[in-house]
Amino acid sequence: MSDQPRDTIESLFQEKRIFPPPAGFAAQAQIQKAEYERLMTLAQTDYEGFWAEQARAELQWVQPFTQILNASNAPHYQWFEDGLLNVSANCIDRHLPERADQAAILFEGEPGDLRRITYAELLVEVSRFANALRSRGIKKGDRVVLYMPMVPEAVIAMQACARIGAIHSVVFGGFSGDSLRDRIIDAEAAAVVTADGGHRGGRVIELKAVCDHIIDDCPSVHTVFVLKRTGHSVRWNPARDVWWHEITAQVSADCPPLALGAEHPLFLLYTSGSTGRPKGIQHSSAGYLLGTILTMRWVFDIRPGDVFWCTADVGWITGHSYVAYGPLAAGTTLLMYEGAPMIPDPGRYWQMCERHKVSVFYTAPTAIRALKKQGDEYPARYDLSALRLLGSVGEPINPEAWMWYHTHIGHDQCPIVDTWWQTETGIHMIAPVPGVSTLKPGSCGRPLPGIMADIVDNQGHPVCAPDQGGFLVITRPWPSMLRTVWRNPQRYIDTYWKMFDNRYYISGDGARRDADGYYWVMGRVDDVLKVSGHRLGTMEIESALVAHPRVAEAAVVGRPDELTGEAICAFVVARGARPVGPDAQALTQELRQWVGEHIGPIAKPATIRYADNLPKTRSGKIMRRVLRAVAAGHPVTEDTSTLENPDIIRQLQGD
Ligand code: 7RM
Repeated sequence: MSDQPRDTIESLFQEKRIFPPPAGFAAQAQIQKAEYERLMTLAQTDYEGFWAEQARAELQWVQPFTQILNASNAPHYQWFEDGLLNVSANCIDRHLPERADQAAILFEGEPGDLRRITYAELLVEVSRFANALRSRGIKKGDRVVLYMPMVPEAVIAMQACARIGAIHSVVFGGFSGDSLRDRIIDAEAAAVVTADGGHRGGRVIELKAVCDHIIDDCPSVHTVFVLKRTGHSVRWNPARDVWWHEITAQVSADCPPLALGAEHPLFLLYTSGSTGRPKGIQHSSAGYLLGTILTMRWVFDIRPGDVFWCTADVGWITGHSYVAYGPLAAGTTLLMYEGAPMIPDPGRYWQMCERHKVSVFYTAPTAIRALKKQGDEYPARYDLSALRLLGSVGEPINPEAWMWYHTHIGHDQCPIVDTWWQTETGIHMIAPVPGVSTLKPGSCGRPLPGIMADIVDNQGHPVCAPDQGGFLVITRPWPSMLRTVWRNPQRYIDTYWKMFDNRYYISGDGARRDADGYYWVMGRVDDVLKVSGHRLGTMEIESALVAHPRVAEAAVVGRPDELTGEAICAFVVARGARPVGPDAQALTQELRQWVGEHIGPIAKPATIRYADNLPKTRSGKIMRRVLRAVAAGHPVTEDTSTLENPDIIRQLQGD
């Protein structure tokens, strides 16, 4: 039992199914085997040359760069720093006139309203709003906070900021007034862009009203731009509030893009970690955009005629890189949806895939598990034959959820790209290249060309043996990495670099690498369990539970135990009604035995509790910290207002 090396995470579970690229897909793929190998070799042999080649080929520069990587102030790295460009020109103007009449954005509101915005129209809309910002004195370097529903104007406002060099900071529309206030104050924003409201879950979310509540606490804000979306009446302060439709009608439709330095901050995006206040993750212009374009092609295999749908809200990094920037930079057609997946019924996503002939679909495991729980009949009702590629992001995808996605959505024809990355990394880091990579359900595959990942123990030594878990780190700077934490460079170093003396970027995730070099993310290192001296990741036990036919979702945490150090406590959402009484007892016996058989006796949960749902962040990640407190019988001290479903905690504690 103690022959395991210290400081690594044990892996007890091996997934054996493999899926080579379908021949038809591979033959037409944007990146084929020879090109993939050329890229991998070039990145290995001439790292900076590789990135320079990509940056010259993929970006339109106003002034070409002569410096590639500047590491003189490491780990505050700079890329292409003497080059000048404009991100919005790279996303829109460069496609004109060739793509003038091609749809840039297809939009569907939750009530069912449809819009189609061409590249030519997008240029006009973005230019008008950029001029509207300027007419209220917003200039290069000013911060603009967006608090918007998922409508095209959210993307238009982001692009408009990029056009004039204003730094946007999008706050997810589901966040509370307190969260909005903290972020506005930290960024010292000069303006806020919001809407009267948006449609979500069959209700109107009153964004302007939330804003009104806190805006007097934010002295830096002189203007609030208000989009009319729902049409309900709102409070009005004529000194500060301006209607989007009124001010954009008063300005010119022509706004030349400003030439900006490659390192000019494109945006801040606040993320909450396990401790402390949210951090303003700061991204660059050129390096960030370069990564989004490359991954659109490498991972999403984007080609002419595609309709690309990423279901993430623009309030998350996924909605930045794969809604607002990447798809436009790649010149594709992107679909945006305002509302919730279950409105009016759990077939909404599949109905939309049919209606808009979506070819590449990208969503999160939490959505896949939720839709799987609703039954196979919903996707079966729709023609999903336009789909050719599926993607997953946000959490490890349990192999059983992967198989359902592959069978019932992809009809065994579509590769699934499981993309591992973070707000801080800006773009996909470890992901399949779908025309080349053989897929293994539950693994995100190998690092992309130019991304140097590794797994190290807590001394920072590489863990070389296959299947030994450790810290997932990135060993060389890459162009789309975060640049710093806004106005807090020390926190940037302390959080991401200090533990291994600034040698590696520390992701905070635990992972293992198998004998084929495939990475298996095991969960956040903060969530690792220690049972009888064994360090176990949460992912494998959860996946074993989810593989049982009666389990829809599962989360596993440790609870202090005198005998074993920590005892495993599982929270389970069953398919159908919540098990109670003798049924619950019998299911618990069955699941304990199931986990014992699938992983090993050490991983058997000591207790299993049943719930209607699990506490999740607004972006759908399970909050294991909250569950740890519940499992230990401690009061929940977390700020539960940031949870998607705060009520669920009472049910969990009630048992
Ligand atoms: C894109 C995003 C980052 C954290 C990350 C992981 C987890 C994301 C995957 C994943 C396993 C994946 N940014 N994570 N994608 N774990 N497989 N494909 O989600 O900043 O919000 O979260 O999400 O723990 O560190 S994020």
